[in-house]
Order: sequence, then structure tokens, then C-alpha cells
Amino acid sequence: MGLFLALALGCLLILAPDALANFLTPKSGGSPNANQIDSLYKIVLYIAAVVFVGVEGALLYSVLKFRAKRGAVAAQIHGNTRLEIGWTVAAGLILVVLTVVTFVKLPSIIDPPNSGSSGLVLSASLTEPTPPNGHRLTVCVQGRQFIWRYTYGSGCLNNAFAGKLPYSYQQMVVPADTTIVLDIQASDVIHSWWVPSLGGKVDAVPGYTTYTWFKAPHPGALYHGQCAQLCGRNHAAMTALVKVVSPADFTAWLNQQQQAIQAANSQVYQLRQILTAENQL
Ligand SMILES: [Cu+2]
Repeated sequence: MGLFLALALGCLLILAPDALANFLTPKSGGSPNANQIDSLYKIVLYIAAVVFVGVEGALLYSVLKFRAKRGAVAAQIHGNTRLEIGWTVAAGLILVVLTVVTFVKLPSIIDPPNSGSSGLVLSASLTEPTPPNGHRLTVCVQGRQFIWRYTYGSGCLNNAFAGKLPYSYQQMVVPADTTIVLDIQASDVIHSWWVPSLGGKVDAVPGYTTYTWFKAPHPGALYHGQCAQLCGRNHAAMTALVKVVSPADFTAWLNQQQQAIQAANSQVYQLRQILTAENQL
């Protein structure tokens, strides 16, 4: 019995979340949906750990307690109805508990919440998955071999390239405490958007639009991500970075980005005119 207790205590120590933060369990802290995924994972993990320790402990106990010398005649035991019904019902109960907990947690993982009071002030829209009050910032995420492109602002879905909406590559900049809805597409092969601290993976499939959301609480945070679907020989280089800034800094950055894009576009336009004129000579 002492051994069993030691094993159980040892396992509990190993599973202490502070000792192994994010080593055995999903990353969290970046967004409410990531936090809910993390806590759901931990509930399943702890129940599984208790079952594991119980089963392995009983096995070890039996092996030691009932060990016999070579040549001993084994006792013949034909089942134990009460015990068998007991562990079948117990296993069934565990499954019911896991199912109920999962369905209770699911809405907080799937449905985006409202932006916080310190978040960016946004206008409402009814055209996309949206938090209860409709206020969210839409960012279109376009996966392509081998980089992520982000277009900012509602309407980016149908107009990501033709419109004058600001965009950036690889690094997404977002305002803190604001519900960010991501409309995810791919322009060549299947990719998968994944920033572990901000929630689960979402596939980017050519011809389809998939959605997810996150809401990062703190300005100054930087979250690393990686394309999670093997998409070609340079797949490993297809990283993503999400930079969280204050709403005021975000607005300033967006304006600056828009000006830089306009300046680059007009340079290209001038260059094209020069080259065209030279060709005509
Ligand atoms: Cu990819």
C-alpha cells in the first residue's frame, strides 16, 4: 500500500502544472479559447492519470503480494460479477463526465466573446462569425507557399488583393483586448494556421474559407506560430508571428503600413511608365 501511495504522490508531483508549464499540456494565456482548450486538456489528463495510477498500482500490488515460488499451483478464479459490473459502470461514468465537461466548454472555445473595454473601438457587422455585440476586427489570412499574408479590415475576404486595404506578411499586428476574427484561405495548396498560444489549428484550404478567432489580453506580447500542414519543400520556413500592441499603436501602425504600401505602389507605377516609355523608343 505504501508503494501505491508513493507512486500516486509521485505522479501528482510530475503533473503539477507549475513544474512543467506547457510541456505536457497545450499553451495558454494568449487568448480565452486557448485557455479553455488547455483546461479541458488538463481535466482529461488528470482523470486519465488517476486511472493510470490506479490500474498500474493494482497490477504492481498484485504482482508483489501474490507472487509464488516456481512450481506452485495457481488458484483458479472464475470471475467476480460485482467487481466486473463495478468497473464497467465506473468507466461509463468517466466517459459521461468527459462528454458533459467537453460540451459545457465547447461554446467558449468556438464562439468569440466581445472585445474588452480597453480594446479597439470597432464598428459592427453581421456578415461574418461575430461576437455577441458584433464588434470585431477582421483579418483575412491567406496561406501560400511559403508565407502568410494578412489583410486588415472587413471586406478583405472578397477583396484581399484588389482593394486598398492594408496588408502585411509573416507578422500580424493586432490591438490588445480586441476580438480578432480570422477568415482563413489558401491560394495554392492546403496550409494550416497555428499559433499555439492563441488557440487550435485551422486548415487553410484552397476554394474554402475557414474561421477562427482570438483575443489577446496584453499589449507587448509576441506569439509564435508555424504552418501545421506539410505544404511543400519550404514548409518549415512558413512561420507566423502575432504582435499585440495597444489600440492607439495599432491605428498608427495601420496608417503607416497603408502609406508605405501606397508609396511602393506609386514607385512601381512610375517605374513601369519609365520602362514602357524606353521600350517605345
Ligand atoms: Cu504551409
